[in-house]
Amino acid sequence: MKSFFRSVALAALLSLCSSFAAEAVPESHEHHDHTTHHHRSRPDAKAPIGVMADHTHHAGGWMLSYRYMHMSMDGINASDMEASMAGYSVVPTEMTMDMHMLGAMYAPSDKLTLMLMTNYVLKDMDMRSIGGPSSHNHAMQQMGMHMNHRNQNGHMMSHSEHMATESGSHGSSHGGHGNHSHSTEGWGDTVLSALYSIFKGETLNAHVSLGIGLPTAEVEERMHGSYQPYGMQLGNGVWDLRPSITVNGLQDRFAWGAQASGRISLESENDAGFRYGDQLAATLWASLPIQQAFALSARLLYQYTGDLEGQYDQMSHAASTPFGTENYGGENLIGALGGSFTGQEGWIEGHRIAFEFLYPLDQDLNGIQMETEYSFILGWQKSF
Ligand SMILES: [Cu+2]
Repeated sequence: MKSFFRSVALAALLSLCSSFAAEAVPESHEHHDHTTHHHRSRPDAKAPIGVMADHTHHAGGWMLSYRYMHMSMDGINASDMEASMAGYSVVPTEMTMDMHMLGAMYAPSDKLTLMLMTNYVLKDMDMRSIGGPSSHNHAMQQMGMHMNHRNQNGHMMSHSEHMATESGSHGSSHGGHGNHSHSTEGWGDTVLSALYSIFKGETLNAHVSLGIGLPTAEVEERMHGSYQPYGMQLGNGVWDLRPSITVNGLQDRFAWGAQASGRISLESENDAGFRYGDQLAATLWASLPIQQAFALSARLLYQYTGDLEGQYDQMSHAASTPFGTENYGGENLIGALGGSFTGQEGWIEGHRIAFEFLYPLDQDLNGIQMETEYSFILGWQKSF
């Protein structure tokens, strides 16, 4: 029911946008001018900032970009009872992921644009004991492995203090014992792509892209000698292929676009013994210039992630859900609203500042997982 209302709200937003599009918007002459990027000045010419590999450049064109993404997850898709019945005694309560994405594009010809993207990622996850059938042993194990953890109050506790707390309240509720946090940070996987224009017209263009993912991310992040949960690793850590096809439409009063993309692993496991599931995504957007330099956008995104394959090659804490390989993958339907400012002249010419706020409309996740609360992306791009 909740997701039904979300869908209705998004449909209303999209139709609002399209009706705005029918209203008078300053006639854009910019895209007939003499610049090499003849669509550059239209504030709606580029896709919402959350879409990657959305455009190509003209021969000799360069672009640098920086995006900051924040994702917040809150709660899980199961009750404590369900998690306990599934054999778990610790569940995540909150997780945040922050990502700094750096990108560069260069077009050796009108047909071909090359793109390099890399990212630096920071992840934080809080866990809570739910007191399952064997929670005592697991909680003890968890404490033993996780010395110097923050306790509920955020204070650092030494191993011996943990043990004292544990034995001091032995026999009472295990509520607080498993509470602890995980955090990781570092460089993620790197993607090198070639974008090839297959059609370039006044109002419509299309391109395909093929990226190669390089396993530059650390996938053996540990805490006190033991692997972090799968979801806390910094990337996939395998060579993969990232194909996509994008269509961009530029009408007099608005722009639209659609993209289908995938991530297909070329290896069955990374250095730690697993890999995340392959991904397929489809997205559709409309973008509306509301004045010379500013545009608003609405977007729908569907993402499918397959099952996590393999498993850690060393013992890990199976007592908490993020260590269960069955608790990864699933489907997401996301709605997004964004804004984009494109500098028209003077020193800001060629600069674009954009944001996008993404809200989950429906989540169908495998096993027991955290649900996404929201995410947002802030970005800067500069074309030369
Ligand atoms: Cu670009």
